Formats: sequence, C-alpha cells, structure tokens
Amino acid sequence: MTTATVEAPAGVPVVDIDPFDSNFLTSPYEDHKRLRDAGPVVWMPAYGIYGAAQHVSVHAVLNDHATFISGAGVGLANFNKEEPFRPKSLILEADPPSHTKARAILARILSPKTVMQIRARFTAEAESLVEQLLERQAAGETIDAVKHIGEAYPLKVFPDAVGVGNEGRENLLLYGDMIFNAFGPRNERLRKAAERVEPVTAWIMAHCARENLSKDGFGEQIWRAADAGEISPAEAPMLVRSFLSAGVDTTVNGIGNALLCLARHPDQYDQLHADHSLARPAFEESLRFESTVQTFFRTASRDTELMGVLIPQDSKIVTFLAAANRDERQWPNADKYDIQRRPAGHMAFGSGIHGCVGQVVARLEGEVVLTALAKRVKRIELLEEPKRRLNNTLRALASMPVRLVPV
Ligand code: 4MI
Repeated sequence: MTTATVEAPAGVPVVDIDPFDSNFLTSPYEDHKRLRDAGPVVWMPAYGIYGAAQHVSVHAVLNDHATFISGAGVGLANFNKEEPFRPKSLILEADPPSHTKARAILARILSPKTVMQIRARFTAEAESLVEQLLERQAAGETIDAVKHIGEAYPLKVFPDAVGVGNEGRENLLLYGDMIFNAFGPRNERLRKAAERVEPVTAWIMAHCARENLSKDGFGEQIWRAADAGEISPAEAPMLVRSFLSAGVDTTVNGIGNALLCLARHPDQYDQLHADHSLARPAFEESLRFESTVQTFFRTASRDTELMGVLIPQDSKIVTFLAAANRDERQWPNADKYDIQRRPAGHMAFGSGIHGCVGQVVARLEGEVVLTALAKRVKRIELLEEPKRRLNNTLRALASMPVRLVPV
C-alpha cells in the first residue's frame, strides 16, 4: 500500500525502496547499503518521507529532539493529521517537558540499582530454563530457540518483575506484534495483527490497573508515583502500559536474534563458550548486527536543514537504526559478526533523550541467558532454516529448531 503522491524535493537523492515490503523485511541489508550510499538524507517516494540510514545522520536526527519531535508519532503516521492507532504513549510519543517527567519516573524504576536487586532472580531463571530444556531435549523433544528460549525467558522474568500474574501472558506477544506493526503503514501486516486488537488491548489495560499488579513490582512503583502526586491517577495506567508495550517483544527478539547469530557463527559461539565474560559483549554485538527495532520515525517541528538537505516543517523522517549499525563509515568490517568488537555507540537502543529507558534490564536478560547457555552448551546447531515473523518495525523470528549440544 504505497501512496506515491508527494513530489520529490529538488536536490535530494531519491531512493525508490519500500522499507515495509516483505522482501525488504526478509533481507534488508543490501537495501540498507543502497540507502546509505545514496547520501546521509534521502527522499523515499514510496511514502513521501525523508530517510536517514548513515550512522552520522541517524545520530543527528535522534540528538536534535527539538527539531525532530516524537509527539507527532514515531511511526509513519503523522498524529497531527491522523488519529493515533491507540492513545499516545506518555513517554515514546511525547516531547519535553511532559516527556521529561515520565522519563524520570521510568528511569528511577529501571535504574542500575534495580538491576542489582533483580539480577540474582533473573540469573537463576536463565539457569533453570537451560537445565530444563536440556532435560526435555534428552527426553526426545525438539527445542525451538524462539519459542522455548527467546519467548519463554522474557515472558517469565519481565512480567514477574512488573508484577503481572501468569494468566494470559501470551497477550503480551500479540500486543507487541500489533504496536510494532502500527509504526509502519496500514498494510496487510498491520491489518492481520490488529484483527485481535480489542481483546488483547483489553487484557493489557486490565493489567495496568493497580489491583491487578503485585505489591512488589515495577507497576506498583508507577502507582506510588501517582500517590506522591508526580503524575495523575489517569496517567499511571498509561505508564504501566509502556512497560507492557516495550518490555517483551523487544527482548524476545533481541535474545532470538542473538541465538541465531551465535548458531550461524559457531566460531563466535566457541569463544563465548570458552570465556563466559563475553556474554555481555556478544549480546551487544548481536544488537548491532541484527537490530531488534529496525526503524523509528521523527517529525520536523519546523523548516530545517539536515546535512545539506532542506526538510520542511511537518515532514516525516525515518531513521534506519539497523542500517546505521551496519554503516561501514562507522564500523570496520560492518557486516562481520564479531563478539570481541565492543560496539559502543550502536543505535539499537536509539540515542538521545528517547534512548531506551529499559536498556539496563534488556542487557541483563541478554547477558544472563547467554551466560547460562555458554556454561551448559558447547554448540548450538540449527536443525532447520529458521522462519522469520515479518513485522513492520521488528526484526523478528517465528521459529528456530535447534539442538543444544550439552558439554
Ligand atoms: C522502543 S520500543 C517502545 C518504547 C515505548 C513504548 C512502546 C514501544 C511505549 O508504549 O511507551
């Protein structure tokens, strides 16, 4: 569903690629290179939008939050012109000063101190999951690294930490698929995901209510911020919704993508197996190499110039986070997966004031899962070609049958 009606602005490189097309989403990396090589800022006639795919231009957009705002939506839709898919997020789809207030509350809850408190539990869950999977495999079951690790682990530890009960947690995956599709165009992919929007949204919003959250979780801490008058009682469920929106499908696929990288690069897995302290840098390199959130948009709040290109007020610009993370101008051997790399400055968590507020928890999950595997598994063998789950925003997997070769 393309709407190529807006004329190309003069002097801007034109790239006629549809970044929400199935072929693009299946293998985006050659098209990412075309986008980068066309220039730091390009015009994409398929949607009448600007695009940034080089590391330098993605960084420039994300670090000028006054010019490139989030309040008009961080997907293709311009909320100043069309109705949002759901009530706007108080943090993702907001600008200062209201963003600053919401951000401070979430940052306090998801702090390094919190990570110190949850670390032992997250580690124990990762170890017991790997142990249990090795037993099931020994009993003849085939392990699916997407379902049994990538999905199972975050669906256990994160809702536990937020304070959500066990019943119906699969709604978190359905909701994630929906909202991340909704950042793209209203295509068939979004229509399919949104078929179940009503029951799934009802489940999510019910679990944002105080009485349905445990007394010791992140969700209750939001409600205490409302008690303290930092936010209104109407805002509290909306901030809990941000946990449930951003905290599951992202780490599910971050872990899934990392496992696929390690299965496809056995020499790299060997290094991790020999030195467990590589778990954290391996997860980081996986985020660079296969970035979970592939794209986010901004909207120009005024006429502006970006790296020599004039951008009129109200224009949408898509930042290709995943393309920035493979930019050969930034990364030597950008297309090489190398867990020794330490890719500081990657864009997988975004950059600037909207940079992922949950990244300390995401990194903890990645680290402890990879550590638990590295200890008990000497090789991850792919039994079949993994299947992708195409999503307008996420680099996502549907299944990955593997054999975990025990030590
Ligand atoms: C980066 S992913 C993401 C972040 C925030 C929200 C959803 C997705 C939200 O709803 O606040």
